[in-house]
Amino acid sequence: MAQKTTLKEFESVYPKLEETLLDHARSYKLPQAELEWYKKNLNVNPLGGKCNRGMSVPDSVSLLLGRPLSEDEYFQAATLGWMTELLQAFFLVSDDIMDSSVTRRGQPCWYLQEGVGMVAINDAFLLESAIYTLLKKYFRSHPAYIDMVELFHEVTYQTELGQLCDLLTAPEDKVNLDNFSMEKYRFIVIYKTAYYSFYLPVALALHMLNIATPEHLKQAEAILIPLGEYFQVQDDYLDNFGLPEHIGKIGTDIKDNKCSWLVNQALEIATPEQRKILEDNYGQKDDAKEAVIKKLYDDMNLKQRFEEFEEKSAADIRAMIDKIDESSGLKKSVFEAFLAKIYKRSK
Ligand code: DMA
Ligand code: MG
Ligand code: MG
Ligand code: MG
Repeated sequence: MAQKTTLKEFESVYPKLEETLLDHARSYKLPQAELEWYKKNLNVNPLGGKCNRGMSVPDSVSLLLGRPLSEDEYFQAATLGWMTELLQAFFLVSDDIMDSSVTRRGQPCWYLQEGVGMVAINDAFLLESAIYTLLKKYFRSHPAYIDMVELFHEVTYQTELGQLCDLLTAPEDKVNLDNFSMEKYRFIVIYKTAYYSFYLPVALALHMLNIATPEHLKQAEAILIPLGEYFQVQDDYLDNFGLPEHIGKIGTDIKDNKCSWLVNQALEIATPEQRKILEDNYGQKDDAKEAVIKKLYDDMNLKQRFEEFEEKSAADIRAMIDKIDESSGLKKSVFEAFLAKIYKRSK
């Protein structure tokens, strides 16, 4: 029987990884003040989240093996999990600057914290570099070492393409609702979210076990990408309908002119009058205009539309999971665990 990790157990691995990263910086004689800055970066940005992505690496490895992990296996899997959390921290620190966000995980965004400012850009780069320092230190002699390096590079690139499209579809100065479409939306969410949040942890688990055949990777991708799409629709829904004290962040999608699931749905069903309201109020840094859009979303019953989407999406994904042929070595439970974690999530 597999064994599920706990946040506490997963977090207990981090101090050793942090020490490895600090030692690496010390080996270059990084001056004390900068070493302390780096340490703070490593203590603030990768921590304080749900660690769903990170914990899913040891969980997936245990499910694939069908038994609890030895101490060494757990350490390896959790280390790979922490690398996904470092990647996530790198993306979030930059994303919050680009989205002009205010809070993250219940705290001011890193770039807004006392004395940080645009140093946050370099801090984001350092978080990315930390992945490869850890990968080299702990997986240099693993048969899949280069595959894992390439996987991180590719997934990073995919996420950056998604972020590019997210940002260019949301210019600050000119609102043009014709730029939005569900087709554009799908590209954005698959690339900016699904690959790094869902495909990456499972691909890492497969690589760790040396069973990342092209067939396994393809099958995993076929389910994990739709799962990631569903997850980002939830993120867009929660941006407007979630409680900031629950989701740890204040939504910015309306003011940021984002090609969000909600605005795309609104455009699909809007009357000419409602479209005019969208044109006059969407995508402007103005509280009153944002409130007009929020009211419009309520009037258009987007909450109910989301709930219908959620049910259909979960049912479709369940059907895909059911079709997995377990004799190939993949396990349905790996995917079921992901779906269970996000189905009807409120944060
Ligand atoms: C999430 O986009 C994508 C990345 C790569 C962080 P987002 O801006 O909707 O995320 P959030 O709502 O967490 O700021
Ligand atoms: Mg954001
Ligand atoms: Mg963003
Ligand atoms: Mg969001």
